[in-house]
Amino acid sequence: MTTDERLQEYYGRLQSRHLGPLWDSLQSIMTKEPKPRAIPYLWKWRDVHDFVMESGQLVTPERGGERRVVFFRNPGLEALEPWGWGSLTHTLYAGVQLLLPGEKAPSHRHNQNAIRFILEGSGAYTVVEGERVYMEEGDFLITPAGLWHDHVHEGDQPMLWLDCLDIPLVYELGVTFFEAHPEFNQPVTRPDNFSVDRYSVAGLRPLQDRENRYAPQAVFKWSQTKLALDGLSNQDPDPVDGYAVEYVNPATGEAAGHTIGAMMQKLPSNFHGQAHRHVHGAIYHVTRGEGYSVIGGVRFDWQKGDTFVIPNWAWHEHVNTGPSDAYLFSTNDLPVMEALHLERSERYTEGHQAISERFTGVESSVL
Ligand code: GTQ
Repeated sequence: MTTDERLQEYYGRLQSRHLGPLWDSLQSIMTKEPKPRAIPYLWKWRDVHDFVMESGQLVTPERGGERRVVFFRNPGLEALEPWGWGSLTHTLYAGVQLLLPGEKAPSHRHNQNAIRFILEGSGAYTVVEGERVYMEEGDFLITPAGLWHDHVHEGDQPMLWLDCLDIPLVYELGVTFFEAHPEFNQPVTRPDNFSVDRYSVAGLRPLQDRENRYAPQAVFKWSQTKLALDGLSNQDPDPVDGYAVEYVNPATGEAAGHTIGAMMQKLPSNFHGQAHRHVHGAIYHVTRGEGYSVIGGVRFDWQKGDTFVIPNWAWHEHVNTGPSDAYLFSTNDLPVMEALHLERSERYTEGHQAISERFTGVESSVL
């Protein structure tokens, strides 16, 4: 037997005993820098919208299925079973939920955190731990881990919103808990606007929240987000992010979504952001306007309703090509990276990336 044959035979025996050789695998796993399996990708709203509306004719949100949601599948993560089905980044899931007039979605709780960003419609509310929260376009809502939540639609137009949850993270940690409420919808036990009224003035924290700082604000209204962004207009935009605000827990300053970071960016007309990269991954949803983002040298053109993903450590920059402000909503796993002391970031020395390709969806063409 040659040495190589002996080694191959040894590997075979190792494998049969569920053991492995570090020297033969270290370089592919402990890469010099992040090599996420998630890839940059973009979904056009026209496509997603049509699929979601079609689901409205096919299924209802019943107990068991729980929600009518079409979720995004990162092509780089699709092959990983079973989480390929819903991972957009390595830690985050996202999808578009549809609730039709008169419909209800059952109450449940789980140890995943959820955030919602309202896309279309009005007259529907979600109940989170006894608090009814009405949803309107541009609103940002949180459903923290462990709290009962269900949805009810009293309006007369379809309601569409973006969900983002830390499902892949919790699944990979092997710690998923899920429970159905004994009733289809939980009782409403608090006055409407309970949490918003408690935090109606920035900088003033109810004394009782000195001890209890768990996700005290259920909803961030679009009118308030817009006001906060307009309040920044007397300063120059950040060269990378433009004008941007983060959704934070008003009692602690930490991410409102706990493990899920979220922000709203306003890019003035002709804004061309500088490129940078960071360890955390991000999911973007275009709220208003048109432009493009360059991710890893590839140009992704976007307009209202499009969703795209920036994987960990990918260079990226945003450009507004439209005549008015562009608004980009995004979620990220920065809170997870910070908690684990894994976060880093870097500015792109040349400012802007060279564009090698234009993303076209199913196929990409070289420029
Ligand atoms: O609305 O509670 O997209 O539990 C995935 C899981 C939404 C929800 C999702 C959920 C929900």
